[in-house]
Amino acid sequence: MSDTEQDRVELPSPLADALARTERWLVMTGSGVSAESGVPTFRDAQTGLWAQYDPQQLATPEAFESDPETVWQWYQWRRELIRETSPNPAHLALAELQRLKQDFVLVTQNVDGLHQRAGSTNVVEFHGSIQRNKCFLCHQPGPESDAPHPPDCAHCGGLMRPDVVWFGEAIPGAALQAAGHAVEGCDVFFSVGTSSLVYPAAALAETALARKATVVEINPNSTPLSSHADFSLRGPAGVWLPVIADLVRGG
Ligand code: BV8
Ligand code: ZN
Repeated sequence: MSDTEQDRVELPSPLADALARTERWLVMTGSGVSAESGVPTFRDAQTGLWAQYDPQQLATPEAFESDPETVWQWYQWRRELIRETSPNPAHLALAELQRLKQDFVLVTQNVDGLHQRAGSTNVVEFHGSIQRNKCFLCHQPGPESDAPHPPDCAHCGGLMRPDVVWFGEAIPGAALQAAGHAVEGCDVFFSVGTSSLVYPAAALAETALARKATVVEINPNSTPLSSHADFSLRGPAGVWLPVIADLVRGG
């Protein structure tokens, strides 16, 4: 991201005032925040081998039950791709904002672990993490593995799967509770890099709007949230979030 891009954007002054004045922030991110790291977004056309699969079909327990090899290999391909990426200025700005604000909660729909690699802590992993494995049957955690086939569970002999939340699966209770608590108390709610299509994650913005928190969307494209948000900042997260971090730092 070149400086000129950052120089070209300017926060609306009412938003700049609100961001400087408030201390209780909730930021919800989607795969768009990792786009500038080179991680394809969830609904982007999948490249190469996976072009013929629909991620929404692959990220389901049914897909794993009927074809564990293909689903496992899809995640191995994504793990390899994520290993070769690094956090981008959007991730780094969020890690800094967590240090600058008194009550800052980061909820992510992403499973790539890039927020943690950028220095964010206590990240609420709403959809789990691709970095961990668990047993499909007994849910016991299992070791990382670069095996081309899903390893067997040491406890019950079931198959290992990535510790992510698939479509039709419940959000982990602790994550749901942490996000629910944070959205009830936030002054500012950011929706960054998400198409706002997946529930119940997308419901967090609706709760923030109902509570009259200041709702800010950062996305190069419009989404179902755009017309309802108080501020819709068109453009990449890697441009807007460093501008916001500069403002809060007093730069
Ligand atoms: C559940 C992990 C019930 C796996 C994922 C109402 C209520 C509850 C559920 C539902 C409901 N209606 C429908 C449902 C079912 C379903 C759902 O929401 N379906 C949708 C598609 C209609 N929800 C579920 O199944 C959820 N579970 O509800 O269970 C239940 C309850 C109790 C007991 C049992 C069951 C579970 C959903 C979780 C699915 N797992 N991921 C994996 O990753 O493999 S979801 C997947 O979508 C990813 O996590 C991703 O993060 C998430 C959201 O997608 P986005 O992140 O928004 O990505 P997308 O590509 O769509 O958009 C990218 C955006 O970035 C774009 O807008 C683009 O413009 C922008 N962008 C691009 N570049 C940039 C950028 N932005 C900023 N900067 C840039 N540079
Ligand atoms: Zn098991």
